Amino acid sequence: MKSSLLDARGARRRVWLRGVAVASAGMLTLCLPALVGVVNAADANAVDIDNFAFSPATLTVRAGTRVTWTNHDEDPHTVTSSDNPHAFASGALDTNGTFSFTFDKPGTYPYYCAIHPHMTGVIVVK
Ligand SMILES: [Cu+2]
Repeated sequence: MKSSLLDARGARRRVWLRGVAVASAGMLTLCLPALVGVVNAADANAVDIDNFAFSPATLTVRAGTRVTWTNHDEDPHTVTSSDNPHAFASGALDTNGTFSFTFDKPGTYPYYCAIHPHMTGVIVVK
């Protein structure tokens, strides 16, 4: 009598645990798009140098963000801060060359290519 009562409780507990497991799996599935979103957000810290232009020309990031430029052109380019003194200056980037800079302070950071000064871009740090 007493043992069958305990068995019933144990069975109920097992059913409850199975429910928790199913709910956890469901939450993991729901969270997956959010995790993918985080990965995509990392791409928002990238500037491509393509066809003699910075893309996006204006990039807005939060303070503390590390921005990476990648030169996809056959010609060398630089990522050179327009400020004096330069907040950052990459030097010549060859094809597939990258340059990274971490923007710690909020502000507007215009830059250009020192080899082709008509190439300009802006990093806005919030
Ligand atoms: Cu250039």
